[in-house]
Amino acid sequence: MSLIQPFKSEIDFATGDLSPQRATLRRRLSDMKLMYADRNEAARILSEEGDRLIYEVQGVELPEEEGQIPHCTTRILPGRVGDEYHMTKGHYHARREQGEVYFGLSGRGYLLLQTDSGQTSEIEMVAGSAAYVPPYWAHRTVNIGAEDFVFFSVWEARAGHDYGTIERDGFRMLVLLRDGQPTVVDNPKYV
Ligand code: S6P
Ligand code: ZN
Repeated sequence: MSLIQPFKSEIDFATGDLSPQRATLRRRLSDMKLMYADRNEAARILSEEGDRLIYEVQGVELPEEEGQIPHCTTRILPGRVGDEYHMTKGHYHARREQGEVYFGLSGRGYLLLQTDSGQTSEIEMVAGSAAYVPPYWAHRTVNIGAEDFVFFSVWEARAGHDYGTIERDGFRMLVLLRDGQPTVVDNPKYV
């Protein structure tokens, strides 16, 4: 186990920016164009409007060892691809028995969750919401507002990330604009 010196980050709740600056991961539409229900619309945006930023993650890098507790911010920009709101890729933890905590910093979003065995849950999050992602639940976040949706996540370093299952099968629910409202619907293409 590495002996790490104690440290802190200052968080800008509106943007998720960390100070001092930490590693930043940016996901653009081209990184997830096959994940949106309307793939034709994703392709149209890419060719006519360019490769828009969907979300960014800023976090501390820690060794993937027992007892280390990585934490990061995620900022999802407002917008839709067709009727579907901007979202993260979503993942199971590679070690399914590891949970996580999400804390809303600004904006409005949904935390979508599902299990391998077919259970689903959706949690609306605003600034101040502390949501628990229990072990075994895949999780994806969606910006349902007009502003950035920003939240803070804390998990155990050995959890790891399984993106492949969601890339292959999709997520059981979609969040779509219906009658002027963000609405959670079953994904008709879920495998
Ligand atoms: C990590 C945690 C979050 C996400 C981040 C981006 O376990 O759940 O920090 O990594 O919100 O989502 P994704 O699905 O691209 O990792
Ligand atoms: Zn996670």
